[in-house]
Amino acid sequence: MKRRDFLKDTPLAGVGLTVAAALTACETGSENQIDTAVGSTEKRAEGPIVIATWNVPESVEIAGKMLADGKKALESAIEGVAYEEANEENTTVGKGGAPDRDGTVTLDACVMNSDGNCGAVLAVENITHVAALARKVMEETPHVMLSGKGAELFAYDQGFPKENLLTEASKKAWENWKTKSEYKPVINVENHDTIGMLCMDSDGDIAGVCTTSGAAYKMKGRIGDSPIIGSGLFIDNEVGGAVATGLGEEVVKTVGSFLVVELMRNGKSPQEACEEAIRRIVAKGDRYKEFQVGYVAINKAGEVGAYAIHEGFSYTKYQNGENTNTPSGFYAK
Ligand code: SD4
Repeated sequence: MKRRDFLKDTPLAGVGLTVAAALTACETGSENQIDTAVGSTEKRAEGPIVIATWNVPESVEIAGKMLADGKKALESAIEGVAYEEANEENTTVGKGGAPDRDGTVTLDACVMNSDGNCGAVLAVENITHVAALARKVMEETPHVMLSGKGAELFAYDQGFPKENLLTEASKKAWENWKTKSEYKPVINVENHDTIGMLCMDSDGDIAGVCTTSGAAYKMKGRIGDSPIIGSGLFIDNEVGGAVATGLGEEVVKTVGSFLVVELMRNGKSPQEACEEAIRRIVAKGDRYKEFQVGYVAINKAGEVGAYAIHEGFSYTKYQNGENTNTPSGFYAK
């Protein structure tokens, strides 16, 4: 069932109509018009571009080749991250992701397309391809987010297979962690690898995806920034897109990815915007010494930027058949 039909048949239909009426009123009335000055609209990128957090050459190449074949930005990004979601060696995304402190793997993901539509799934068990599932939430339901059991049941409904996400290796690592840790989830400089991917297609449209198993050994039910639109990911197709990785609690407190995109809207380059968003976090006090946050951003001109609190963050880019991994700049010396 398509989103529109589903909407017709639910109590939300009334809400949808009210919003639609209000929007029409806004579009036609001039009283409340908002100035939406857009940065960097003159230059346009040539050819498709993929950028992603961390070192994920296979993922960006899959997405880049799809874009080169004329595929749209969102489907390319979802296929790109699907590679790492299925990669059992990657302990921060999909199958093989580190479990929560009770030993259960729960995944978070969101997607946002160039029309400004989005979908997300939170704390999902037994489903590997949660970015694709987030897209289904966007396209097949009247909602933006589904969590836990509801998201899992919706996945089966949509034909996703039930899979055991806890591998022998991640189970062993969890058992080992239980014996020696203070039983507290930590995201420090080493312990993360969430994949955020931004694609610009050959029409110049931008879409993105963020997918993760979240903080290793988190409390049951804990959600970070990754499935939260505006925090882990934000796209404004007039301006650009941004994704975050690192300690989600700190990204949420500054609505990080939305902030980066809005800074670009106000004229900053992707690099300047990522740096300013990191400064907003470190300005809150010395706590930043204990955790990592990194941002990657792209604008409509195809310029990219990346910045982190600490050394060690990098991003991967695929453009014109070339695959590069580049260390980002960082704040803490
Ligand atoms: C979270 N931002 O759940 C994610 C973790 C992360 O690489 O980035 N891991 O807070």
